[in-house]
This record gives sequence, structure tokens and C-alpha cells, in this order.
Amino acid sequence: MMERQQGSVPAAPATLLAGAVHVSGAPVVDVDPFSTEFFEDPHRIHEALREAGPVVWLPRWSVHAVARYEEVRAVLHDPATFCSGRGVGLSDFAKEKPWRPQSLILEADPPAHGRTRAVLNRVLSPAVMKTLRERFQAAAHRLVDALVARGEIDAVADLAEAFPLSVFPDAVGLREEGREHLLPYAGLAFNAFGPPNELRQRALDTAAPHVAWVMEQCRRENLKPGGFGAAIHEAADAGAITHDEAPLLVRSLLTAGLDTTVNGIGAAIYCLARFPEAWAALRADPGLARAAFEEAVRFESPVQTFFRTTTQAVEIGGARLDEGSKVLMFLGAANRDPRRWDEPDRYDPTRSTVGHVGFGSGIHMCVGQLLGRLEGEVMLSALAAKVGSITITGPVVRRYNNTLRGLERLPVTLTAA
Ligand code: OVV
Repeated sequence: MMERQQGSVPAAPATLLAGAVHVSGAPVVDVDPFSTEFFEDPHRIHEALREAGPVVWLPRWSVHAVARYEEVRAVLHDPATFCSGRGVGLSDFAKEKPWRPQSLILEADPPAHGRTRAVLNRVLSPAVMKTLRERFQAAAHRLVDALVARGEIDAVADLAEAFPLSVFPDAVGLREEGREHLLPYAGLAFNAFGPPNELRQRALDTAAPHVAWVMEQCRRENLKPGGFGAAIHEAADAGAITHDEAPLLVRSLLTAGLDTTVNGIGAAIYCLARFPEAWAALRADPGLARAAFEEAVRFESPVQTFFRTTTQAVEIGGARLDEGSKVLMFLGAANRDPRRWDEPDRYDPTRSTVGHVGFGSGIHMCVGQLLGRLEGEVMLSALAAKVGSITITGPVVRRYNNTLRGLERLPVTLTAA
């Protein structure tokens, strides 16, 4: 492995090793997409990765990567060749023991995946969303009223985290005590998809109390009737999954269901604070709330990356990949690929976002997408109804995570409408 110096990333776009090409035929791009420099400003390096070729080789972590829309989609839509069962992080489960028991849905392939997916599809169905909408709307309106009364807030802790925390744990059926473990657990799980860098190491070193609490909450006796958790256990009664699978599927909700919506809502607030035209359009037509949230998911791509692993030798984008090759998919780069999007760097709630890969695509496409969209929509529609302006009033601080893109702090003033 080559030595990298901190702070050596040049101001110019990513360094091509003077036309170097990997044995696979993929151009070599010498960047670390899991470094703090990259997290601070990924967009120009995303561009360099797209421009370098349809598939590139990243020597820093010895993986191939795709950053163009077309190839990201192609990988997502060929799960037989680009599998998830060997893990969707850098670690190859065929060679390394997973840090926790393997997810029965995220880290599974057909046909096994279809069975667990069907259960979560039903637990998070449109019909279930209908039963939640009023409750979520009321919670959003209550929170926005309180925040407008305060005026000066941190839009991360006070809004993007506070709102999902006020609705999601109850919807799962969790007890009150210990909910402070949820965000640290999710943060560590998303860091664990990354390479063995400091972020991942530190996350795993401090994981034990969060892991223990989360696993305990997945047991049937700790889940209140009427929630998503109880519904998963009832699917085991009905024979759709086994009784020992149910807790692990509940764990998927606890891993993937909170930090994602926190960063999705955070992305939307950050977009609306930076694009006054978009904010004006939303205020004029609160019916744009759902579209404004969706466009924020495209624009910021709260889930930036996932890996796949090749099940056989395959040619893609003119490169020849061996069996067992890890392929890194840059969802965020695909969502701003100018080959696919007009003015990709413009946040525009009136554009068509159809086909964006912020929720993935294909058989693994976010099973909680309706819940995420519901939370985003009701929050943005409450803001549109009650807030006149969102002004950034202090330093915006980024939160570093190997998979999630979002902020640590976003100081804003909200004025009443
Ligand atoms: C989409 C996603 C992210 C993280 C974890 C899981 C799923 C899971 O199934 O545990």
C-alpha cells in the first residue's frame, strides 16, 4: 500500500497517475474517497472519477469503482454478477468474518433475499404509511412551532435529529430507555462499511454498549404491539420467516431507519437554506414538499456509497474484473453525472428526479423509502407553512462518516411566516 501524506490532496481535481492503467484495463485514480479531505469537498473528485473512465481502479484501497450514472445503475441491476452476500462494504465476507451477524436483507442475495425483502415490504407498505401520516404530521407541526418560537437553532440536533427521533422509535415500538444508543449504533454501522481507516476502527472499538442495547431491543418481548418490530415477529408466526430470523430483521430497521432520515432531512434543510429560489418555490407551493425532499436526496445523496462483489469474471466499461473483485459504487457521483442530469449541481425541487440512485435501484432499493419520504415530506410541508426564512448564522460543520454524508452542526435562524 502506498503512503499518503495528510493534506497532500491538491487543489486541482484528482490526480491521475499520469495515465496509469491497472491490469484490468481500468484507469488508476489515486484518491482516498474515505478521507476527511474528500468528505469536505467530494464533488470535484467525483467529477475526476467520472471523467477518468466508466470504471476506475483506486490503488488506495485496491478496489474498482464506478462513478458514472450508467455504470452505477448497471451494477445495481445485475445482482447475480455484483452480489451483496459478500458484504456491501469493503470487507469481503468470503475472506473476513463480518463485524456483526450478517444482515438478512442488505447482505443477502436471491433467492434468500426475496423472502426477507417481502416481509419488510409488507411491514413498510403504503397501507402502513397511511396509518402513520397524521401522527407524523402532528409531530412535525409541534416541533416546527417550538423551533420558530426559539428562532436560533442547530438544524442538525434540534430538527434533523429531533424529528425522526420523535416518530421513528415509537413507530418501531421501542421502549423509551436507551434510545440514545440508536444514532451511535447507526453511525458505527455505516462507518463499518468503509475501509479499515481510523473512522471504522474507532467505531468498532466503541461499539459494544450500542450493539448490546440494539440486539436486546430486537427481542419480541421488548417491542410494543402495533409497531414495525411486532409486525416482523408476527411475520414469523405466519411462517414467512423463522422465529430466529425476526430479531435480525428488526435490527435492519434499527440500523438503516434513523440516521438515513436524519441525514436526508438535514440535506433538505441545508439545500433550502442555500437556494433561496427553491425555498421561495416551496413556500409558494407547499405541495412541492415531497419533491423538495426527493431532490435533496439526489443532490446530497445521504448514503454516498456501497460496494458489491463480483461472483464471476466480468467485463464492465472496458475493464476485465476477476471473480471476487470489490466494486465501489459512488451513488452521489451518479446523482450528479452531467451525462444524465441537466445542471446537476443545482438544487431544483421542480426538476424530475426520476431514476436517481439516492435510494439505490433494483432489488435492494431502499425498503424504507416510503417511510423516509413521509418523514421528509411532512417536515418540509410544516416548514413551508410556518417558516418565513431559514438563514445560516454560523459555521457549518461536517460530520465525517465512511458512508453517510451529512452535517454535525447547522446553525440557523428561523423566522415565523
Ligand atoms: C440499507 C441498510 C443500511 C444499513 C444496514 C442495513 C441496511 C441492514 O440491513 O442492517
